[in-house]
Amino acid sequence: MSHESQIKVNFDNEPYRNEEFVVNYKAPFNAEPRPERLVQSFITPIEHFYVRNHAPVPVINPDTYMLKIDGLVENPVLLSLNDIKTKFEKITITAHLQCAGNRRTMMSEHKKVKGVGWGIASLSNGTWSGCRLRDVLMYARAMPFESGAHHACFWGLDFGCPEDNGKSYGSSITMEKALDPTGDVLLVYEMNGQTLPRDHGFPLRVVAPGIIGARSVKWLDKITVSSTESESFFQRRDYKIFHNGIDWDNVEKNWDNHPSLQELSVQSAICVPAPNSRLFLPFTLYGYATAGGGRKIERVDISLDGGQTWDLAELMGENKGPCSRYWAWTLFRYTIKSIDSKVAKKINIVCRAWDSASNTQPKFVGDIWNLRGVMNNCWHNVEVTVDPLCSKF
Ligand SMILES: Nc1nc2c(c(=O)[nH]1)N[C@H]1C(S)=C(S)[C@@H](COP(=O)(O)O)O[C@H]1N2
Ligand SMILES: [Mo]
Repeated sequence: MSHESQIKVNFDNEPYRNEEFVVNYKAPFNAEPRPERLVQSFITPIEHFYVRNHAPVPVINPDTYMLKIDGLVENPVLLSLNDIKTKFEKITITAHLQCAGNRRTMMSEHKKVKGVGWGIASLSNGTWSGCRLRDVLMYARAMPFESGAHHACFWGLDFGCPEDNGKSYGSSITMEKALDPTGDVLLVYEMNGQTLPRDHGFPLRVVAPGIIGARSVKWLDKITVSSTESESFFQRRDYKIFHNGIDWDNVEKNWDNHPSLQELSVQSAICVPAPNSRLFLPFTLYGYATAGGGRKIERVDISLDGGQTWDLAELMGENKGPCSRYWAWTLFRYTIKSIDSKVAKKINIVCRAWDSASNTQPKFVGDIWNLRGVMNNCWHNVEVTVDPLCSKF
């Protein structure tokens, strides 16, 4: 019997979910929207926002809820939800969250990887309101960096994670990110202007923009300031990227010498049309592009011939965060007006994005293949048939 089946977990109190979701795993619940939903609006509506849970959704009474802050702080505190809402300035940011496992299925098709299979839609864009983690850490009088306060470790209240012997989910970020006045790490109680929904961490979650979704801990129980990063399985034994020589027979000795993933890289994908569609011209395709670390998406290139020649996609704007930080995604579109064929023709449409540090996406999935199937950001392509005889004009 695997260790996973020995953990007793109860999924009787799960919230209602949109039936349209593509469910990649039922319990714990893991689901992504249909890709075309992502490009219908700049802000992803809550009912379509991807959900990535590692355990049952905890039932939390907001009236008795208390956030604990301890570790390398001079003033360990307990804060009620009301304290969080009234003692600290309310901030709203627009940011996308993206799972490091986004596009894992494609990586697994190249060579099998382990992990929940995700298509191209394990990311979403939302608005988040709450207080700054920085303000709370300063209230607790976090010790200076020189005295070893290097990591802000978060624990959730979602006990029952099978990978970690039934412990709750945990993760950490650096104190540098946590305390950065321009880092915008928030303790969030509202999403898209509504009370934070249960699936997304009610009553309080971390949103650490610009870094992998795994660090934005939901149902936040405790923040520990520490000299070492989180002891959690999800910090030490998961969410790391290896070269392709590391496999299950030699991974154990390699976990500790590889860094935990933090900042996202540059990513893009075409959401419309779906693969194998038949297109009527003119046809406008739509997709998303994202960058890590608050960098800006400068450009998205589109190729209609599998990546030999390129043209510019039109960026649909609205991607600016406060100051010059770009936490949100950038949606893009491109209109195919004609093709050089009088008969129906199969074409391979490719996209790739560039960020403000001139990072772009690798061409081949094989070049970035890794055991856990994380950070797949290779060129995205869709093969479709264009039929000039079915033109609208
Ligand atoms: N407590 C807790 N926090 C968590 C998780 C979890 O399972 N439990 N999943 C993480 C992962 S891997 C991701 S990608 C994001 C997903 O956030 P969402 O479900 O709100 O989209 O939450 C992160 N925070
Ligand atoms: Mo994730």
